Amino acid sequence: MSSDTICALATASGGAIAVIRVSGPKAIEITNAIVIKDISKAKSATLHYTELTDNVDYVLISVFRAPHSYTGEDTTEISSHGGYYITQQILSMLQEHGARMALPGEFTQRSFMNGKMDLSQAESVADLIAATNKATHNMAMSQLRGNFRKDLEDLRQKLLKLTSLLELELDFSDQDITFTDREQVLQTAQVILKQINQLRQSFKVGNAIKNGISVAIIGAPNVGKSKLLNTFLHEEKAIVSNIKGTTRDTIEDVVQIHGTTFRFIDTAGIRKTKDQIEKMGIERSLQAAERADIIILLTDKDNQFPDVRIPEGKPVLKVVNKCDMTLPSASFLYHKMPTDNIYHISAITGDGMERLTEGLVRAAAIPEINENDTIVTNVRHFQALNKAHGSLMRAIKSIRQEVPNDLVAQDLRECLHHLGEITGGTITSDEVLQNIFRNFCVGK
Ligand SMILES: Nc1nc2c(ncn2[C@@H]2O[C@H](COP(=O)(O)OP(=O)(O)OP(=O)(O)O)[C@@H](O)[C@H]2O)c(=O)[nH]1
Ligand SMILES: [Mg+2]
Repeated sequence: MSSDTICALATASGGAIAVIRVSGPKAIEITNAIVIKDISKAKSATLHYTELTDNVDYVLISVFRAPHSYTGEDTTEISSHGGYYITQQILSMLQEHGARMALPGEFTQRSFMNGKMDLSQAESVADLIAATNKATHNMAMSQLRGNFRKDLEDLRQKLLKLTSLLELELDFSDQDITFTDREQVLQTAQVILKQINQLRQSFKVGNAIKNGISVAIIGAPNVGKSKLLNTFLHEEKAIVSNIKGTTRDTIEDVVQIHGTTFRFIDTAGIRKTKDQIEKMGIERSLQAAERADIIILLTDKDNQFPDVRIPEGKPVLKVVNKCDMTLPSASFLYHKMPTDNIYHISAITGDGMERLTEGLVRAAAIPEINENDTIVTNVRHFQALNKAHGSLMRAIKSIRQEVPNDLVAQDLRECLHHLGEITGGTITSDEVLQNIFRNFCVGK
């Protein structure tokens, strides 16, 4: 349990109502000191209407007693009218009576320290607040509910069983007794490996959903790449002009399409040039194509698509722009789903954009996410899973090569350690924890 009491504004400024959170051993005592009504004996989960001692506002106070609160400590939440002056006044009164301002994520960090949630759940709180669509919300909710934690616990149990089997044998090794059937050990290890791999693979989807599917728009100068970006974003974000080589740098922004976040990247037109700056821009275009999840190859003439190297397996949509110059609005080319993967559009009139958007959603191939699916979305978790995977692979190799049990057990323990980093069980350094919570907002 923490020894000090922290306070912070938990709501965004500018709202009609503000909520200030106070947590710690003296939370109730300090809150009591700044209001007129005596709430020192208030029961847990009760609400109290009162006035601040300095008459600045009428407030509503929720009291939660340890361990029945978010942080697991005594907590109060003071709801006042929104407004800079009122909230600053309350915070300074709380500090006068012994509270200190909370660090980013400190309430959630305390919740973790007091065993209210594991680290993966604590991190999902930040994701839940940042969620902008149903898919990101479902992923965060699933993690908060503890689905990921359950999967990890299941893995842990299996690994522990395996390790103890090997260690048991070790204890009796001088008596020439073998308990474990190597084949069975290998099988169990492979089941665990499969589960870890599934989690690792889910990160691809998880990351794409969380950070948006990146779509690079690539083409020769003047074909309308910047105009297409603007059309996708419904905003005149990039400069459009009939001068070749207008766009020099990559320009990007996100937009929600059918509940999925797409990140569109407008790039410099690709052509042979002596202009140094333009050359650097073109280099960036090629890098964008390399990194993007999906590539749109744009042209304004039939079948003259730019010649860029496309990494294997990356979805490519070929798009012919400026069709308003050649096709009537009613043309079937705008309205049917292309079989040859060539889309006809006019970025100016918007004709054909609907089909193109459908094509993008299809190329993104985002599976429907349910609240119970475990999808890894956090880079830290992904890295820990990769390390666990590495250790387990070493263990499997050793089992195959009939390496002594104690070495195999060592790799398995390492695997357990890395899985424990996700839930926080094996994180011992304060610095690591602080780094994780530093990304949170104050008051969370
Ligand atoms: N008629 C017609 N003109 C278009 C369309 N899309 C873009 N244009 C025009 O084509 C010219 C070039 O458009 P941009 O979007 O600047 O082209 P870009 O591909 O970004 O060009 P760079 O940045 O130089 O590589 C502008 O004059 C646009 O108005 C379209 O669908 N139809
Ligand atoms: Mg441009």
